[in-house]
Amino acid sequence: MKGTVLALSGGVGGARLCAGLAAVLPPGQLLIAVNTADDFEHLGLPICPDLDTMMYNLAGLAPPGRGWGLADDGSGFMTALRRLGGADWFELGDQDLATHVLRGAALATGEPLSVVTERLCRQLGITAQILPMSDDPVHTRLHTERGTLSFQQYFVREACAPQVLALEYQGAERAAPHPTWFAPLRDGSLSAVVLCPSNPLLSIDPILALPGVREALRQSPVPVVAVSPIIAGCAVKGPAAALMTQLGIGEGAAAVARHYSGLIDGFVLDSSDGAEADVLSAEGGPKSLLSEILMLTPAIGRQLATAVLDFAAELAGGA
Ligand code: FO1
Repeated sequence: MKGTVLALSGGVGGARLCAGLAAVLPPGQLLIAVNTADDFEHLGLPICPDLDTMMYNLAGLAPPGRGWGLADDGSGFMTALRRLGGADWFELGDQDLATHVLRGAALATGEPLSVVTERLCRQLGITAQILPMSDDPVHTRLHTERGTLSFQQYFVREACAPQVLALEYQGAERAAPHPTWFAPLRDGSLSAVVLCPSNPLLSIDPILALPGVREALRQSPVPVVAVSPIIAGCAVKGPAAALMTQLGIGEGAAAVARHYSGLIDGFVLDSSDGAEADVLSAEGGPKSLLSEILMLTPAIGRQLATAVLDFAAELAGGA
C-alpha cells in the first residue's frame, strides 16, 4: 500500500498492531494518534499510559505478557516507596520511571506533550510518528455506582469492579486534535485509516470525541478499517466487553462495528467470529474480514497488519 497510514489507538492491543504496521510499512509511512484521556498525575509525575505502551512496543521494549511497562524492569522504587508509606496501588518500574521524570521536566518548561513524545521516540529509535491525540488535556471520568472515578482509579485501583453508569471525556470538546495527524485525515492525503483493536469506549471514543474527528472519518475518501478488540464475546484484555454491556452498547464483535456505524468501511474480526461477520453482512453493515487477531507474538502482529492493509487496498479499489 502506497502513502501514509493513520492508526487511532489506545494501549496494548493497538500498540501490538501498530508495531506490526510499523514493521511492514516503509519507514515514515505510519502516523499514530494515541488516546491520552487515561493520562493522570501520580506522585507529581505525568503518566501517559497509552503513549508509554505504544513507545515501548514500537521500540521492542515491552514485556511479552503484561500489557504495560518495560520488560525486565526493576522494583526498587516501589520497595522504597512502600517503606516510606507512599501510595503503591499504581506500579512504576525503575526504568519506566525515567520516562515519566523526563516527560515531567519537559512539560514543566512549557514544552507540548507532542514535542516531548517525539524526542522520547527518537531516543528509542522509533521511526513511526507517535502523536498524542491532542496536546490539550482530556480526562475520562467514569460515573459509577461508587461515585465518579478517574480512569486509573477505576482501572487499576478498583480493578474495573464498580458498575459503570456513564462515561465522560472531560475537556474533549475544547481539545484540538493534533494537526500532524488531523490535517492529513481532513485533506484526504492518507492511504488508509485504521481504528486499532483498542477499547472502543475508553480508548477510541475519546479520540472520536475531539472536535471534527467523527466528521473527518465520515467524509474520508480513503478506507477506514476497524479491528475488533472482542473475540468470541470477550475482551482480549481489560473491561471492554463488560463496559459495553453495562452501557447498553451490546455484546460481541458485531456490536463494536455497530458502535462505529457510519465511520468505517471495513471491519476485521477474529477467525472464530464468522457468525458475527454473517450477522453484520445480513444487516448491511461494513464489509468484514476474518483474520487471527489475538497478537500473542510480534509475527502475528505483522501478519494482522498485512491483512488489514490488503483489506484496505481492496476496499479502496472498490473490490
Ligand atoms: N496497569 C495496571 O493494571 N497496574 C499498574 O500498576 C499499572 C502501572 C502503569 C505504569 C505506567 C504505565 O504507562 C502504565 C501502567 N499501567 C498499569 C497500565 C495502564 O494503567 C492501563 O493499561 C492503560 O491506561 C489502559 O489503556
